Amino acid sequence: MGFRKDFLWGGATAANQCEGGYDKDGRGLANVDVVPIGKDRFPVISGQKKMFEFDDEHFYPAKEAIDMYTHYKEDIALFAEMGFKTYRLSIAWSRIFPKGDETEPNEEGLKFYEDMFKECKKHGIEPLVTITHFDCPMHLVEKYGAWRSRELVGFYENLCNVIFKRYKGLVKYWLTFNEINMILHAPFMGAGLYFEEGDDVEQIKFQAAHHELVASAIATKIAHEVDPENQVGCMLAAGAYYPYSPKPEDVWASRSDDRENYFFIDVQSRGEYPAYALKEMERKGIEIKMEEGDKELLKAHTVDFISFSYYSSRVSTTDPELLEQTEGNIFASVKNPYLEASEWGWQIDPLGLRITMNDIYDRYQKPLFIVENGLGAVDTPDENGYVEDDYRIDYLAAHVQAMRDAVDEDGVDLLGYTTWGCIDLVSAGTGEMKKRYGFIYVDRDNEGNGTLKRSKKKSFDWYKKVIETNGEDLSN
Ligand code: P53
Repeated sequence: MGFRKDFLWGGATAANQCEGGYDKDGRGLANVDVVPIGKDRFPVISGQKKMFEFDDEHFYPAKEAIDMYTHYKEDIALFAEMGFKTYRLSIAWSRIFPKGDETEPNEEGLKFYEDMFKECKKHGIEPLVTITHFDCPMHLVEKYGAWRSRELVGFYENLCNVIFKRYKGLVKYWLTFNEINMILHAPFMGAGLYFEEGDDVEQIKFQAAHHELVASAIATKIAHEVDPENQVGCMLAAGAYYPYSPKPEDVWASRSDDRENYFFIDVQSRGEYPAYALKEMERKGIEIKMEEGDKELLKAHTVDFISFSYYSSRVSTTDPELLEQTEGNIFASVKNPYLEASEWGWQIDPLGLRITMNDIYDRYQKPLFIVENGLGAVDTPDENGYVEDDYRIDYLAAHVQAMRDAVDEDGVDLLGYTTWGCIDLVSAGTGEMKKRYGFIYVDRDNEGNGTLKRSKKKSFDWYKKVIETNGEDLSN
């Protein structure tokens, strides 16, 4: 048994976390560029603090990132050496439409991704493309309030029309919005939403979510029209919620927390707003303004597969004392006393991946694609840049094993697996370089010092062997 023969092994990155070149070849400024590292990061990514321009007091890690913009050939060659079958990357919207609302695209931006996809193909690597990985042109943020405006649907539609036509035959796998549920947790980073005093935050978030959901359905429609070979997926920041105790109230809390995230996928995969969400919105006084035809669009153009990121399971409780100790991370969760945690407090739970896969597969009955998983850790390289990252190998081996159990023992249909940050890149949550996920070490620190030199870690050869044996040999 084991994984399917055509299983898509690979790695994943996002434009803003690795490309750099933020102002090269006509690229416009995006929300993800103006997010600094440091204590202002959380207020900015959550839409509470307005920092729409660069200033001298802050460091902005996305401006140069790991400069994949100029190193991409070298980087893709390294991915190929590991035997990648697929490489998940994202398009920076503002390279193609620098302001977002133009009618004509920027040829240099289009050409850049065309070259990148061709480079992948040259090595037999299938690109898996995220259309938006948290990014939104700043012009759309400032002029329209980003996704709070219905007009964004049209601009996104233009982007989709252009890229599906241009990359026909080069790209077949598409994801519409990275971690679409991030709009609730980090609305500026996730969707360019910034809140003024007196704004009805919940109303704005859910209206913006509706716009993204409609845009996602339109993208799916166009993708299928342009090329019936195209496969379109939704993308969820997943991780099952466990009840802290068997107390029915805790169980109910975990259900509600799960639903808050599944809501998006329920719409994208089943094609309609679920009853529980309609009731919840009614209770909260949220009224979604729909245009004529929205419901039909959502129903007619559901996704082909379900993709998700998985780092950890989560825990729900109604106990006020436990709630008080809950860390204000992007995804708030109570500590699970049965699990170890990473240096950043992310709890490690391989079985949780199998549980999450089963939950999602039971719910949607469509093929799954794990497009992010991995361990963010501090690496200490020797003088040659070599890192003995056994901790990363252990984490990944345990998760691949859990994934294999879901396939072999439970019959889950899994298309592929791309580990997050296959080459070290900037952390989305913290802006650090120090939080590394890669098989490939990049010489750069939190302050932007370093040669940008790439070197292989121990996990590089390990992953190569895993791919070679189609996930049979996970030994270190
Ligand atoms: P970093 C939080 C929780 C779950 C997923 O995250 C998240 C985040 C954001 O921090 O985002 C995804 O870099 C996201 C990637 C991100 C990755 O997880 O904070 O799709 O862009 O880098 C890991 O360690």
